Amino acid sequence: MPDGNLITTEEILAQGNVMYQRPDALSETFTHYCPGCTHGLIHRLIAEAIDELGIREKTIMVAPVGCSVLMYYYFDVDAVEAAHGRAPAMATGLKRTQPHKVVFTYQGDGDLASIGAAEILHAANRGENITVFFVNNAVYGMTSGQMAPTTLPGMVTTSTPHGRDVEVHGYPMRMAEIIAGLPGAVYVVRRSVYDARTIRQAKKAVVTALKAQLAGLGLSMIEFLSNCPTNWHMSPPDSLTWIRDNMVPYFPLGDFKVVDAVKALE
Ligand SMILES: Cc1ncc(C[n+]2csc(CCOP(=O)(O)OP(=O)(O)O)c2C)c(N)n1
Repeated sequence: MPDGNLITTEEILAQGNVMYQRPDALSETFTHYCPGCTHGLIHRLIAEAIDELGIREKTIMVAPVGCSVLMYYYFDVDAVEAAHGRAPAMATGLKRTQPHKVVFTYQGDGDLASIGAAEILHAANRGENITVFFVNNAVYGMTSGQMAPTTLPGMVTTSTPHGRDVEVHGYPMRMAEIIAGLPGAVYVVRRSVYDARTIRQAKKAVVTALKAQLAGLGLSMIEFLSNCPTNWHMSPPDSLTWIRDNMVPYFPLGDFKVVDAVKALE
């Protein structure tokens, strides 16, 4: 304020011209994420969708191990913490015992595609009626940027100082394509959050994925191509451009499976 006085949230709301505010499904707190990390942005998209669908009181989140391990502090929904990679197994138990709840997992690429590869494959194959938000930043972020299953060929990480060599380390795994091939998955798409257009598309997909669960159709999963400015050693803007120019060519954005019953919800 020009006179140095602070204005409270209540005063802004009283003015009635609010353009932007925190979704109810997010807590009023700071996050520990690095500057420019898109975990916070993806949290917001999920929270907005929860608000819009009016499901905050019946949502249970399964938090992963990884940079988003503390996400239960950032959401104002019920939450449990899974062991590394085991979120889909935990979500299975929660949803089967409380089918009226909305259950989602939130997992990094180390969590979902490496240590938890078995859990996500079997949950999708069984057609568990849960929603999976898969954040692919191509590295193990929390533990200082080691190679993940999704690290790109030639990409330098702390465990591949000369770049990922596919002859030695294998190829990056395209998880959305793999999961889409399983019969119990009903909605599997890949989105990103590197500019306004992709963020809008990602938000729309989050709503559809949760609607698929509300309709009882089976497993829905969104893979988000995400960034890690800290471990990629880039500025936040450069890391977003890097997603577009380097990740998207290997991990194409798009819809890999949308069954007819989900199309009817879009
Ligand atoms: C059973 C087990 N193995 C290994 C670890 C160490 N660990 C913690 S986070 C992590 C990688 C997380 O990477 P990712 O899932 O890609 O998420 P990000 O941190 O990049 O968001 C690992 C290997 C652990 N906590 N538990």
